[in-house]
Amino acid sequence: MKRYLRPLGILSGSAARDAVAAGLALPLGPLAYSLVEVIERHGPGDIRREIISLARETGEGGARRVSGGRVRVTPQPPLPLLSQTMGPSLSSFTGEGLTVMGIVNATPDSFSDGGDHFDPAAAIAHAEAMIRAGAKIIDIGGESTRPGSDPVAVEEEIRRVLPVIAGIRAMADAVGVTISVDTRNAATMQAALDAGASMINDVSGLTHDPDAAAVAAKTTGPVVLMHMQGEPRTMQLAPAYDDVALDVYDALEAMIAAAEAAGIDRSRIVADPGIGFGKTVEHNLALLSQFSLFRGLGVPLLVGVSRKGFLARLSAGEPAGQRLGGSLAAGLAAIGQGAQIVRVHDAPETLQALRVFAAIRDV
Ligand code: 9MG
Repeated sequence: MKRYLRPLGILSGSAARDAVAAGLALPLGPLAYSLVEVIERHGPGDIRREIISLARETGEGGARRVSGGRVRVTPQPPLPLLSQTMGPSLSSFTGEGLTVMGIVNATPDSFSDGGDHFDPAAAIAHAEAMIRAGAKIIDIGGESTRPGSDPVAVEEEIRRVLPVIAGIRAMADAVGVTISVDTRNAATMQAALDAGASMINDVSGLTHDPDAAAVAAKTTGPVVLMHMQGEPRTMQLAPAYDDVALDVYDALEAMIAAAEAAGIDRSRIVADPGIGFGKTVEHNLALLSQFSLFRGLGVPLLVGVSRKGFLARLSAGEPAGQRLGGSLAAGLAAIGQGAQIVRVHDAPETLQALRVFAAIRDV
């Protein structure tokens, strides 16, 4: 039997502070939770759930019952890790660790921007605009991982990303922005790190290339481990889970353990449930609506929903460039449950949304 905890009854601002002070809730980063769903998985299809009120259980301490022997309390994710490894700039614009990662697809075939940034000059200009808008991480990729896409030769991937890294490095260094390389390939990671990247975003969670973990272990920056079921070319054909949230949780937990065993300190690891990667619309909704579960992993959480196809399927079938509303709604839903980094195409609009959201949340 395996036990999971899902924080519920999430509070914010003064309500969160007062409820924690009164012993009615437990902290969850800048938020607090007053209920917890205790989930016990006894076997395939045998999942038992109980919701515990921390208020009722406390007095003589629901918090203690939850944190004491019986179930492990959802730990506070070590947010300061980002500032330790990447400088104080990443403590971010809101002061609560909300960070925007701006996407640069140096590819001819990306689903989301149709190759607009394949030309290095266009990619660099786009990255610079996102930095000016306040993005604290720029994520540069040279291989499309959209559903149905074929892998790209590593040499070609390197050829695509290096000029963009070189082109934004001076500006990024000057303003304390982190350059991330979006790749599954060890050689691309190494080339990008040599060129000035200091963060790795691997959609395969370091499982695609047997040399990737060793490359990541030699660095000091953050490493994003994302969950994907299958491979980009086939992952959307028939995704299947016993319970998607628990299965993704287990897979991320195993990836974190493998990364640590390979020498990557836990304080450098960021986890991401991989919205849209081997998931149906229903799977994506389940992951987003249960996002607080992933706080139990004890590492910062990244969410990527920007312009993804499921948004259009929930709306009116809009093309990728017309999915900003859905992207903001889905991103904020995850942030409201404890995500700290949001990977986006539309950095200025997302920053505006996050600033307003955080200001209301923190009153
Ligand atoms: C490269 N890439 C595309 N979508 C992504 C997502 O949701 N998360 C991460 N980490 N990378 C992604």
